[in-house]
Amino acid sequence: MDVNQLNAPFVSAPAASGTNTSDLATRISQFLSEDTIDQTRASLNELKSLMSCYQCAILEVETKFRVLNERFSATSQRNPIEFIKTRIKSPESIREKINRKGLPTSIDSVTKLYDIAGVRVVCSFVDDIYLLADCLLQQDDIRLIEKKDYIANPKGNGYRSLHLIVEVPIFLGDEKRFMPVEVQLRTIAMEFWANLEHKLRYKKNLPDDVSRDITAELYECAQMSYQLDEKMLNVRNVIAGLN
Ligand code: 0O2
Repeated sequence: MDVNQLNAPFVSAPAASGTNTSDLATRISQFLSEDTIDQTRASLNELKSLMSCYQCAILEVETKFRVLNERFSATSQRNPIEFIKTRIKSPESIREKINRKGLPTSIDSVTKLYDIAGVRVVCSFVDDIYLLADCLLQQDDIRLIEKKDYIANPKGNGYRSLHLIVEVPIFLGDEKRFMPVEVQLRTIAMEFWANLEHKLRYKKNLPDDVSRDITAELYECAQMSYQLDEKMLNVRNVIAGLN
């Protein structure tokens, strides 16, 4: 179904100002017809059900990480995870991405995006990131779709994180369904940097020279953050060696 159908009568409203009252009346009666209402209700239910599936997938992946953290804590007195954040992509962000990819505005297009469900795992140390990613990917119900290592290969602006797109099964009564989830793993320092950079990205209308300076400054901060990550890892290894 075309998501535009949901608001088509309202989208057409400005054009209606040039049309006569009987056209408008016809449109309103079409909009209020049983068929349209049923169709709209069915589409909304379909969308709601799909979003609930993404939410279930988030719960599955989040639980897997919490279980891993618990096991590391019990067996090696180590808590690799500082905290976990989850999110369902906002409708605005979904619409922007569908448009950017040149896809039609439909529920089918939503299912072609792999980052509707997102789980962010913030770790204490860089090696915890790879440890947790390996542990997740070894699980036999997890399918790896894509891996992007922005730690080994940072983005030009300095962004670092390990991104995984995985598919996880969810069980819906009589049906088993694989749902995609985007997992981002990063350290506290990487999270700190990314949050600030994300905020600044939405500050529009900055003069060019200010924008250039901020970009350069942020890049430098990203390098410093990574040096801090490396130093902290060294300190932890020295302490571990003393035990
Ligand atoms: P949100 O609000 O998290 O959903 P595309 O998504 O099409 O742009 P791709 O290849 O899917 O491209 O994206 P990629 O590179 O794997 O990154 C997707 C997500 O990673 C982004 O989601 C951000 O959360 C994060 N990310 C990637 N690059 C940067 C960056 O330079 N700075 C910051 N702060 N975050 C970044 P969304 O969709 O942008 O936003």
